[in-house]
Amino acid sequence: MECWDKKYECMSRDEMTAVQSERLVNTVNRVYNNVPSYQKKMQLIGLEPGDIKSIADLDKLPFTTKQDLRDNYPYGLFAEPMSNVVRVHASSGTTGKQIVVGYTRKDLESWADVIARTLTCAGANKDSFVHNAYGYGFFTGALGIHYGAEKIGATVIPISGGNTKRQIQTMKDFGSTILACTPSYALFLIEVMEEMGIQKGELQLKSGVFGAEPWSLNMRSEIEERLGILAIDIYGLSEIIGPGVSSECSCKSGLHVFEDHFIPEIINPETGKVLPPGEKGEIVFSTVTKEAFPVLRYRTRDISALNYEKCICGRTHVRMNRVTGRSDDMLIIRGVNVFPSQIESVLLKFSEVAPHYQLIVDRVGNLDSLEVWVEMTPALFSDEVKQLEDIERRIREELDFILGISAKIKLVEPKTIERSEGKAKRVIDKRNPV
Ligand code: DLL
Repeated sequence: MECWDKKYECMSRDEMTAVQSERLVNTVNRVYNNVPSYQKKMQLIGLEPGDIKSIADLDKLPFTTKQDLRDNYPYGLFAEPMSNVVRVHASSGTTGKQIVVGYTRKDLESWADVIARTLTCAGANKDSFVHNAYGYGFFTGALGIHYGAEKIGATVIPISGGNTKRQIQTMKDFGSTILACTPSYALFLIEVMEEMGIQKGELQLKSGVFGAEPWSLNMRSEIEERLGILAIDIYGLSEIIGPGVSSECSCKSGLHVFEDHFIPEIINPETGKVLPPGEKGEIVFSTVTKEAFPVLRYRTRDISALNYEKCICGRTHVRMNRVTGRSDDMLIIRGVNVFPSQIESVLLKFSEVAPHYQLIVDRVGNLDSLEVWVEMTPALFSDEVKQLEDIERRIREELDFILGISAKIKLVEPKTIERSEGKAKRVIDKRNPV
């Protein structure tokens, strides 16, 4: 299977450790000398840059959190003067201020490089047409994919999100071969395409790179079947670089972390202790090549696990599990931990409902309540009440079995749940209004 950069993507573990160690030592020195906040945090625990000699010393470093980014808004954690920064991106936090990240020219080159690796994982080459329906702007999705696609010499179709009918017509007329968007938007595109009476065979699509939000394996099968493509999961976050932190290959068995740039660790989110390979916990990244905005031991809040076995694709980069939720978007309903993605997996087992849903969490008296709103398919919508009640009951029982809590199921008319062009808003939590 093709790799974009065989030297780094197929390196032996010993070689990788050497590369990472050298780069980590450099990064620690740079942040200590250039970023007062890192220097202060290290001094507070009596750590000198010289104490970090290799990646074996990584866990001596303090963590960086989203709060650190907010406290240093907007440019306080930049390690280069602004005259060397050629781009900023920003990500809207769920609470408080947005966070701002920056890139030097070299950072943009490394970013294009990791995206080139990602797109190559999806089978892209210079003959591909990359239909880039991630949103252009502050969001890292579109511009990240854009320059990586150009780097491999593919033709970029910079359509951005929205105007869904025009997306379909453009895919058809321009011969798009690779679709890049959020998985929820892919589902919406499929729906509109079917409404327009366009068959998947009329498009040239071969694969898609979907990410920026959690999605289930059932959702993947749905996209793959209805578009007739290979759908791969791509992961990243603005704080680390944007998309291009890790990507599945066509084996679809974990996402290869581009670890010559970003060193992953898994920690217990409660104790902060590093967990051994295979164990599930919060994934933490240290960037070791970034110039403008390096981060050391950044706590992502995303739940994953690491697998160091060699992949059959030939890449040796460690694989992380698909991210099924964040430790902080985890809902606690009547004391039970619930991930929205678990509910999604249950809903997608039922062919009578469409993959569009919303979770309404509320508190009635002292008791938490969970309502699952899910759209009926047009076929079910025209059925009898008895039939609808039967489906509601079956979904409720299945959710009770999987989650261990009871939920109220509300079947809503087709097309009533708001469609997203970016990340879907799945949860409305009325208990803690932000
Ligand atoms: O979402 C970067 C990105 C753009 C990734 C396009 C992939 C494709 P942020 O807006 O900063 O950056 O959001 C980052 O989104 O911490 C995860 O919780 C979630 N996320 C990103 N990719 C995935 C994925 C971009 N493949 C946050 N699966 C991360 C699950 C994902 N969650």
